[in-house]
Amino acid sequence: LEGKPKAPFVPRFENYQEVYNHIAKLLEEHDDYDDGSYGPVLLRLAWHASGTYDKETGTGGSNGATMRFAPEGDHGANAGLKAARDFLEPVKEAFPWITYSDLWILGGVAAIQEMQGPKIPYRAGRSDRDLSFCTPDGRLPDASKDHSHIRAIFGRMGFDDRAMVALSGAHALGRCHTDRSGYSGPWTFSPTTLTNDYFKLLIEEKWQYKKWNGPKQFEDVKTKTLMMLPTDMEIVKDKSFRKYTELYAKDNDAFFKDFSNAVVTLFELGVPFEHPEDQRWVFKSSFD
Ligand code: DDH
Repeated sequence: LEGKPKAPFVPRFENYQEVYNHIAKLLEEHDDYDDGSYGPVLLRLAWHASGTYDKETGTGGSNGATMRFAPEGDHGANAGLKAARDFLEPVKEAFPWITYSDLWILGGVAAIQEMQGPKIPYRAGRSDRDLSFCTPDGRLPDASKDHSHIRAIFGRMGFDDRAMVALSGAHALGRCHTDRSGYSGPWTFSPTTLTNDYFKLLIEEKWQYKKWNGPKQFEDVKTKTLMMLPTDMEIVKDKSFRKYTELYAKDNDAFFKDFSNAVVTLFELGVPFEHPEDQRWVFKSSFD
């Protein structure tokens, strides 16, 4: 005789909080990477998984985790993100019930919160899809381009000017790597803590072309240690973008609020959730 059939395991908030805690612990343990944290590259993975979304066709977005496969993983914009995917692999092994697509986004949420950013409310429900769902190359922004490119790329995802500027504030974090994008250096002096310094520096510092053999980028005149991409400079040059850059430079709370809202939207693009919008989960950070 058979026993009672085992009820299928349906993970709940507590289970995802455990995954969050595991990621937070690994972030703390592996402080020998880059500027002392995998946080920035984890955020970039979540963003590049999401930022392929096209509102017209409903294709792309974080549902699917199709960057696991060669066509998308090999797109130039995704160079170096293997470091983030490999970082999360032991987490997937420890919690095999979570999908890669939910895990990568949870990695981005944990990265932001653990780097002292705002809370990023989260919904689970992404499923992993096969390589036929890989998006074509060219959906992510090209740093050498101008405001019309930024508006075309982020407009395709459904964002307005204000959200575009708020999202750009992620460049308070991390750095450029010559062996990944060809660009070099960090945007701020505290690349593992989320602040509005990116906006402050854009407004307050003087920027000049960096003289080097690499692609066109900017350096701060004063210390020559910080960088801006051509697309970063657009958010002070373009009048409508500049309004928000000035706002966020003055008001970190306004930045955090708009950044959180825009990131929640970004991370959910194209995902057919069963879980209602008004019941997102807010994870406890390691320092709460
Ligand atoms: Fe970015 N980004 N990004 N970015 N990004 C790079 C690094 C990081 C652009 C280009 C680059 C966003 C928007 C844009 C992060 C988050 C976000 C690098 C360097 C380039 C180039 C990569 C390397 O060499 O390793 C461009 C262009 C845009 C644009 O808006 C036009 C957004 C919206 C986000 C986000 O998270 C919401 C983060 C974090 C990094 C640092 C990664 C690291 O390894 O450090």
